[in-house]
Amino acid sequence: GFDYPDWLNAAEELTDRMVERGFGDRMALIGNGRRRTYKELTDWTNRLANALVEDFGLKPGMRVLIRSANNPAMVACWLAVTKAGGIVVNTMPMLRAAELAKIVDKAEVEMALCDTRLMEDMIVCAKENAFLTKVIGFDGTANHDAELDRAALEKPVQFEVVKTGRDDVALLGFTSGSTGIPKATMHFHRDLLIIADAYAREVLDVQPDDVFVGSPPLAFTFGLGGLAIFPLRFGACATLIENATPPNLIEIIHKYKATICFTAPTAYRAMLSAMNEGVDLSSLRIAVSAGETLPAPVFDEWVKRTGKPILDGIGATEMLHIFISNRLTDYKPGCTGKPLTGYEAKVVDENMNELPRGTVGRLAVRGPVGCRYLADYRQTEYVRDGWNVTGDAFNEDEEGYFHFAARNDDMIVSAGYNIAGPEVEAALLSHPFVRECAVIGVTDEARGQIVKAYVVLSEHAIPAEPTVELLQLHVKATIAPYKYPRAIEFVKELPKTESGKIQRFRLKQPAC
Ligand code: 3SK
Repeated sequence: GFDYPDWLNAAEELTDRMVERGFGDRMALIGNGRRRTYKELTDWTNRLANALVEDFGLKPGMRVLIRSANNPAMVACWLAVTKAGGIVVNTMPMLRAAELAKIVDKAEVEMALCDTRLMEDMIVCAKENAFLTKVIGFDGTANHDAELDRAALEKPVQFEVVKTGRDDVALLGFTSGSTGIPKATMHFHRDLLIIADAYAREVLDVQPDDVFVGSPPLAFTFGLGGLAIFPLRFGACATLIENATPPNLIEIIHKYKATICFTAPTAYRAMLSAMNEGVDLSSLRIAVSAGETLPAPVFDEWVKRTGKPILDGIGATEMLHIFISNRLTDYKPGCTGKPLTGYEAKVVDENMNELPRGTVGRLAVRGPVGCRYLADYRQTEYVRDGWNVTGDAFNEDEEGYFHFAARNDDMIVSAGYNIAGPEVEAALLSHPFVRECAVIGVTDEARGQIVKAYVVLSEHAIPAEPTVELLQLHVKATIAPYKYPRAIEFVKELPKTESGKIQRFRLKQPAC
């Protein structure tokens, strides 16, 4: 079970308690040219928490937005606010003032901690908003020379951590889903530990010698878990590098002798294209993929080049992290795996009836963490009869492995056939001319919808009619011919979220 004391502060567990448990001298955080032990991280976060409370008026329950790229200072701010009983709203560094404003309004954010390099849009947003009265700069570079850093320097390394209940809200995770309308998911202090004690313990078997790297933003709970909570929960080392995107990720893995990498399928694919003969990724114990389904050709090529599988899993911001995953000792290429211990999953129809094995339907899941939207009518759509009904279409095979079919919105119905867009994408991706692609359904008079593919070609392919025909033939030869894309458009890039998810809904809009 996941038993935690009634009074629980997740950030205290990840810092002060780790020192008490003898991890004080072990490496906790690397980034921006500095290495910090658990003792140093604990002292740093305590100084910051003192400054936030004494000099800037942070109170328990206050919602505090953090705006930064992935760097050690962002992790320290998140821990400090959590220690002081604040509710953190982590945001992506690329958001502009108007996007920040939606989050600030929805979460009623009163205080914002902002990397000074990203101040402009934060200030514009604050000027327009009545709740947000305090915008405090911190220095995300190695210099630590901004308002918050200077205030923290004066403060003691002891801080009386706020006595939060295990079911007090600690984090508001924002998700725009596939529609672009943001929702905030509330997560408790205990939830932040459960994801480590469920997924990271069972699937990653994290050891203190592990070194984590990866690309997902800390604002995406996939990144917060994989790059901060999981390493810190087990006395391992978190490496936070601002430009940890492919192809840099290869060098980063090599340089820091990383053992666990968190990123998305598109990044694994990009790493494969950039991988030359001399690349040494032998330190890597586990490559985790989530956020999008992992195409089988990428999995196969990775195994061929590194000798190790990529562990594909599915999570959701609503569920905080991954709840179905492959394991090192139990994986099947091209599938998402089995539910974690403590979680149950089933495939259901519109009326919540469980469907027979092999039938595609909606994925419903329940476990120790669940969805709680902040003030949102969509709560009753997501949680039904105690089950969290995700936006994904899956089927469960006879052996209990779950297979992704599509996001519910990505199922295409063409001339009466149900076609899962990602299956067509996987077929296209298995051709060397295709670097990236996204498949959608477009309206067609004769067939209702037809399959349309947006394709980013690899450098040696020519964007011309013969290539269209070649790719169509390739799909017909790979999967059932009726699924082939009747329309193919070549594009330079695909619209993506900052966490790397392809935004197919934007391709469906006529302007794109
Ligand atoms: O699969 C996802 O999209 C996801 C979302 C939130 C947290 C973790 C994951 C893997």
